[in-house]
Amino acid sequence: MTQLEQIFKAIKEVAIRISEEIKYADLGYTAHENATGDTQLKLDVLSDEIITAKFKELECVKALVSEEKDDALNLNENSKYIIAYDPLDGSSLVDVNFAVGSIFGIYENELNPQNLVAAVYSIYGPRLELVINDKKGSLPSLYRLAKDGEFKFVKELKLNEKGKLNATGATQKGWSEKHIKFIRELFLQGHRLRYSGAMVSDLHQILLKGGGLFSYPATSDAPNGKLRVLFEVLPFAFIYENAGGATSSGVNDSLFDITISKTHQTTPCFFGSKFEINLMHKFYE
Ligand code: P6P
Repeated sequence: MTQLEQIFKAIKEVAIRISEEIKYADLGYTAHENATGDTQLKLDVLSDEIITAKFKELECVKALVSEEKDDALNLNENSKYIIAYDPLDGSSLVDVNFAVGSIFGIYENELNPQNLVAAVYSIYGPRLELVINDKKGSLPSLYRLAKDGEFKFVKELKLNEKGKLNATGATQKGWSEKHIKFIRELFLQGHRLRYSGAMVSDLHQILLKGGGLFSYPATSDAPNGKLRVLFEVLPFAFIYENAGGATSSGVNDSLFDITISKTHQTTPCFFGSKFEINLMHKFYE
């Protein structure tokens, strides 16, 4: 088993464990905030502990960077892979029984966008599913947990040139005029609103339904957006671009053009089919 395969196997094991914990966990809040100011749910901390314990067993893991950890956790200084992850994205929606998920970016030696070599996310919904993208340029693969407790390959995922779904993030009263016009144009072209407030679910739906747009733009109250570059944005950018889609911060040609200056850095972000991203550039120029 290659080192990457060991990491994927570990992610499968923690996904099964977290999906079980979600069903019966205490949904209370801790008295702590994470590095980006979100008050931590006990479930956030539990999910992070489950993932940390599992990756500590792997010698190939150099360090862990988590949405729920202020600083990197250094494990094996001579190893190759740094894993940046959001242990439970959308956790504040577990109390209304929405689908939520875990997001993993696997970086080689350094936490730079160009060093992202694989991306995985799990989605805890009516079914437990994983999307694994193990190489730049290859299509992401969908896996589903079967009755025998094993993940079974379902299909490869590809985005159409143009889609039908429009997931519109951020508080609308903070949207810029150009963003208001852009989003309105998509609805005038017949796109349908699909937004749950959990990026894993919203991006998974667009990916599986053939395309569209997910946006979490710069707003007057959050000029740098809300979503975290290393462990939310870049893993999905990797998956979307490999699925034949495109991404942008609104000013660059790809989210991989971002320069990393701090671990919990956020960015405005657009993920989608090529038609929608090209249209965004027209309105944002
Ligand atoms: P808003 C969940 O808290 C999250 O980090 C993402 O999963 C989601 O896309 C976003 O925040 C939702 O933010 O401001 O629309 O509630």
